[in-house]
Amino acid sequence: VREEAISRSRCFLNSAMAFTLYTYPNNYRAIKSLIAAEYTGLEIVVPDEFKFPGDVRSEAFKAKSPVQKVPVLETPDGCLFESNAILRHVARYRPEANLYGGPFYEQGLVDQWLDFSAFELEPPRNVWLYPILGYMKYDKRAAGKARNDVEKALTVLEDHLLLRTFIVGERITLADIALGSALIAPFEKVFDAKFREKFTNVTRWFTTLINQPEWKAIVPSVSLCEKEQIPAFPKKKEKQPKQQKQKQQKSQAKKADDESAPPPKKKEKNPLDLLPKSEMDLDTTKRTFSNNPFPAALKIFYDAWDPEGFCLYTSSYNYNSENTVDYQTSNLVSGWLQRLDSLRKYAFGCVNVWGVEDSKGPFVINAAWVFRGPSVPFEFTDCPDSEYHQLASVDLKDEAQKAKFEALLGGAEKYDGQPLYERKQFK
Ligand SMILES: N[C@@H](CCC(=O)N[C@@H](CS)C(=O)NCC(=O)O)C(=O)O
Repeated sequence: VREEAISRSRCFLNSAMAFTLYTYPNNYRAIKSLIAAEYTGLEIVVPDEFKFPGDVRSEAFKAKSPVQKVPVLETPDGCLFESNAILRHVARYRPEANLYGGPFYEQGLVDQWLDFSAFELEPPRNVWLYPILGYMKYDKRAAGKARNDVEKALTVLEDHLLLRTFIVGERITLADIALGSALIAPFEKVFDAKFREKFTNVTRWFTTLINQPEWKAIVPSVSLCEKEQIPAFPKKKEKQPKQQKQKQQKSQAKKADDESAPPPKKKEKNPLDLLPKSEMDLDTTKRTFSNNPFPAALKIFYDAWDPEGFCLYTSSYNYNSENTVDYQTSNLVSGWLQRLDSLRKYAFGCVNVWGVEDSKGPFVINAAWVFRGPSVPFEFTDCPDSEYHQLASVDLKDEAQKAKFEALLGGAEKYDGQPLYERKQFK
């Protein structure tokens, strides 16, 4: 019936009506519409010459989509953004193909599963996969939570598919297409055999989908994952930071202790809490410092400065050339500072992002730090992000070092010819 419907409705198509879908290859948000188009017989062209992300930022593309994200569907009547709007549009173009479900209630169910895919499955799917695909920096805690959330969503699907072949009704609908497309990359990259054992119904349903000719036309082969992929990490320094090594030795010692089952030891005090009291009260200094503009803030700092109880450092990010998107660079810094939470008691500082807003950068991240104690606190080096920042101690008697420290602490509006994009105080 569907075949007939399509060939009937194809009579209305002519080549002038071909739609254009702007995307990059293998974007699941575009793949779902291309698969749907196979069912509805809608001709969609994906232009090879469109380059992501470069062309997305062009004025010409902005005229197609103010959001400046892909996919965007260009129709003879105008453009559409938001991948599910595009998907629904493709389905509505040939309602006879029944991709939106048959009865009225079924249509509600299709919408329900489209939203489930967009809001329950895809966000954690992306946080898990993007660091593997190199689109996002890896964050252990976020990745762990994402994996749990994906499993939760899959459990819902697993139960739902126990006695069903497809998500809604007796045939493929947009619900299968959206969920199945979002799951192609996870099935290829992270859902290994052991993982799939927990989700046999989902795996059976997914395998049915990818073997349909309409799916094969767009995604000719999908190889189920053999070994879960993990993100590639930026090269680490050969030498481990001294304090990290100490921590490792401590934890190894602890393990040995655990194995011989000694009585549990009392939690050791942080050595920084045992230092002689400093004239410079960290809380008061950081509060008054951050409530005042430069140069008054700098004077507040120097009036309070205690070289016996504190030390000064500057830091610069090792991978600035990768900072090609302003807000992503800003997110990188925010994530780092959040994860430095335990350092707040022992430090304050100022982190700068330099570069022209909306440009491709590269954006430069550097910072000035005031640390409690004679050297970099354990709380700083213990944070995995800190490994990507090169530290240099600051000697205030050295004029060049002093000038750089003051500039990064908030004194400069330009650095190496680059304007200030953002400055975040760590307090
Ligand atoms: N809600 C949107 C999300 C679109 C989206 O995030 N697209 C990404 C690529 S998959 C993008 O174009 N990003 C470009 C950017 O963030 O600059 C949809 O479903 O279409």
